This record gives sequence, C-alpha cells and structure tokens, in this order.
Amino acid sequence: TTGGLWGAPADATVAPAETTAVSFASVVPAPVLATPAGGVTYRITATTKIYAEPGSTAVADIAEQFAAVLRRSTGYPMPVVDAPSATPADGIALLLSGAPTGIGSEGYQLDVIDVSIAVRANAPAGLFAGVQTLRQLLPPAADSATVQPGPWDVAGGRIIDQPRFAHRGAMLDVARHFLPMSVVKRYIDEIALYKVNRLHLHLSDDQGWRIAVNNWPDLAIYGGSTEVGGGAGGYYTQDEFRQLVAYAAARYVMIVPEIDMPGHTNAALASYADLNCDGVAPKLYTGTKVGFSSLCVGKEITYTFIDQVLGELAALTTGPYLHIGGDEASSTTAADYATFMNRAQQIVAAHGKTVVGWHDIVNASVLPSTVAQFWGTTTSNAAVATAAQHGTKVIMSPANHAYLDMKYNSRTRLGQRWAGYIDVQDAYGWDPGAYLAGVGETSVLGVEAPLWTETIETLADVEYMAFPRLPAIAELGWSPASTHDWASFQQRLGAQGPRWRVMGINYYHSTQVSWP
Ligand code: TNX
Repeated sequence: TTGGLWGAPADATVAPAETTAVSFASVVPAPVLATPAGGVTYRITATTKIYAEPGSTAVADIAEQFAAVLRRSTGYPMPVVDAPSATPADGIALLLSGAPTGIGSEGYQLDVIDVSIAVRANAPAGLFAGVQTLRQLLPPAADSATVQPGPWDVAGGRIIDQPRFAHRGAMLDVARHFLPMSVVKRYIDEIALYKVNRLHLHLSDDQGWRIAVNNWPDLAIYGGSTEVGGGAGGYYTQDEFRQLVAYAAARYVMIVPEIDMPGHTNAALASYADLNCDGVAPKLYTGTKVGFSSLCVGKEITYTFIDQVLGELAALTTGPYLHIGGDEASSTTAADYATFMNRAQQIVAAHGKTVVGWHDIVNASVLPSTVAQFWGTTTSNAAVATAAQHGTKVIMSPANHAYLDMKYNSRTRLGQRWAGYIDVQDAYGWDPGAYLAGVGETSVLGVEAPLWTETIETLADVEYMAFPRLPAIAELGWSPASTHDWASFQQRLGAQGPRWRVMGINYYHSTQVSWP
C-alpha cells in the first residue's frame, strides 16, 4: 500500500507564503511509502548541525552540498560534523546504517521527528536521493539565493522510497545550438532535484561538433564553429568535459555522451575531406533538415576515425555507456547501416564501454549488452519487440510523450510539432513498463526526456520546455506504477511552482495544473 496518502483529499495545498512547511503529499516523484505524523514538526534553527556518516567523503560531500543550500537562504552556519556512533538525538543526520534491506543503492528512509531528521540509505546515492526529498519538504524559500526570514519547518513523518527504474534520464542536444558549461551545470542541478540520474549529451550532429578530440582537432575547431541559424557555436575542451562529468557525478548524475553516426555527421564530414566517399568536404550546415549526411561505410579511415573519437570519449567518461546514435540514417543503405553499426558496436566494446543507440540500431545485429533508446510515436514496433524478446534492454523516450522540444500547444513560441503537442498531462499519461507492445517492465531500463535544440538557444528556453514536463517523466521513471494518478500528480506538481519561482526557473504555467 502507499499508506493511504495518495487517495487522500487535497491537503497538499501550499499556502502562497513561500515559508510554510510543505506537506508530505507534495513530493515529486511520488515516494513509495509516505506516512505523515500529524502535528509533528522539526524546525531548523541557528544551532542546527548536519551530521554525516563518518569515514565517507561521498557522504560528507552530500552533506556539504545540502548545507550550502541552507546557509544561503537561512543565513545559519549549518556546520557539517561527523555523526556520533549512537544515532544523533538532534540535528539532521545522513547515515549509511539502519536503512531497510531491499531498497537498493538509490533507496532511502527519511524520518522527521520533533527533535531530529535522519536520512538512512545503503549507499551515498540513496542519501543524495533522500536529501532531494528533504529539500522538497522545506519551505520553498529554503532554495533562495539570498537570506530569508524563515521559520524553517519540516513536517514530521516517515518516507521509505526507492526507484522503479535504474535509468531516469534527460538529454540535452548541445549540437543544434551550443549550450555553455554554465547552462549544462544548472540543468544538472535542476534534474537532480527530481532524482534524474542520467544526462545524455548529444555532442555531435550535422550542425556542430561539440567535444575536442585530440587526434582530430578540426572537428571542434572547424566543425564546432557554427550552429543552427549560423551563430558562433562552440565546443567543450576535454578538460571542461571532465569537469562536467565530475559536476554531474557529485549530483549522482551519470553523463552518457553521444556521438551520432553514421548519419547526422555533416559537421565531421565538413571538417575532414578524407571522411567523404568522394573525398570532397561539404560546407558547414546551419539549417534544420535531417537525414542527408553519412560517414563513408566503405572507407577504412572511417573506422580509424570512430575508433579514435570513441577511444578519447571513453577515456573522458567514468560511466559505462557510449551512445552512438544511429538514428535517421536515410542516406545510408540498409546493408551499409548494418555493416557500420556492427563494427561501431565492436569498437565501443573494445574500449570497455556498453553501447546505447537510438532504436533504429535494432536493424543491425545488436550486441547482447546494447541498449536501444525508443523514440517512436507508435505503441508497437516489431523490430524493437523482437530485440527485447532476445534480451535487449530499452530506454523509453516516446517522442509524443517524452520529447521536451515538442510545443505544449499551438501557441507555444519555441519547439516543434512533428510528434504532436505535449502538455503536462500527455507527458505524464503513459506507463513506461507497459507502453510498447512486447516490451514489458523487465525489458525497460528506464525513461529519458530528450530536449532537441533546433529552436532552443538559452537557459530560459531550456527551462521553459523542461518545466513542468521533465518532472513528469522523472516521476514515471522513479515512482511505482501504483502511485500513478493525474489528480495527485498535478497537485504535487503545482506545489513545485513556488520553489521554481524562488529558484528563478522559467517554467511554463500550464493551464492543466492549479499553481498555488
Ligand atoms: C528527430 S529523435 C531526431 C533529431 C531531431 C528531433 C527533433 C531522433 C533520434 N532524431 O535529429 O532533432 O527529431 O524533434
């Protein structure tokens, strides 16, 4: 059961004041089990300490991040100290002991009583997730960048929680429009708040190459020199990319880098004439058409190229995955596509990584470990179902529900409409474990919300398209199917609005949600 909470009448209303204690019924994604203790409140004061599990730099770092948020808004010192061997009788404790068995490495238990708060988990990832829940239980003003008056009350009770799916992803297309480090970092902060644990970076496309490659320097210098619309483009140096990987890792987000191939490669083909079958480099491209470019499948230099590019990327990436795209290769014959994708998968494996590809990759011979990312607009796809029956794991990104670049409605200035309009209820209204025929719960690795950037240029644009739909996809990835309920979700989502206001997140005020 879910503690009877989600069927309960609407006590989730957040008063207009951004300093009111937030109800347990406001958390997004919905926890597995939430049991409010009526009338009990914990108050953060000027003497509150944060106790961290001793001997773990990971836990100390999570505690410091949380303390930093609270110091800014409360003005209190919020010291981080080692937890004593007995459970602390006061303060906020982050502990790697006493968590229920069976909640895995990302699960946590949160106990709020009158004199203390304890977050318990089996691993740091679970403590990080628990702290994100705790942040949502604090008054929205706690997320302010400037000192606010308080009081800083947290409603009492217990939450026991763990994710439904391992992969809860967001994708940023930094190729169509380049997004600077600051934007990517802020997006990481924003997605982590909703327990999203993967950021897929689409690092190359026809319009731009965004990662420096030492063996092929012109990719970034020339291939990265423009973007859709003819702007200046840009790229990440390898050092910057390492910084992003580390920044994300500190927020329990794994970077999944993508080099799209064999199509979507005009920027590479323009940078090196040798990569073209006819030896002639095309011009840089700043339009938005897809499907016109292909690496030269019959030339050996093509494989030297992808081996060196993927080798450097593998070395820069701490996670197990390299995404090799494979979508919309309509300038490559079916036979060439299979030849190429088979060889590309072997190259990724030789660099010790696991392949992710857009679901078109099932038209090649997928390796047993290859993950397919479904981006279709139908609920049946025979080739994907067959692959799933043979063991292929699938990331669900159905374009008509999960694409953050689709317009909300006909009046949305940004975005596209080829997969339809997607308002919040459409983003929320599907079940990843029972959506695609023949692809059941156990074949689903998780969900991902891609943001393609043909029309997206700034942080404000990114936020407008991601909020409030990204939290909807995040909830589908985290929360048990049994909590799925639009009435509850829209209320809990609405309760996020005051926090987004405080944080300066430029969100779309969907009329489907009653914003407090
Ligand atoms: C299709 S989805 C694409 C991208 C576009 C996107 C725009 C996919 C795997 N390929 O190249 O940016 O549509 O919505």
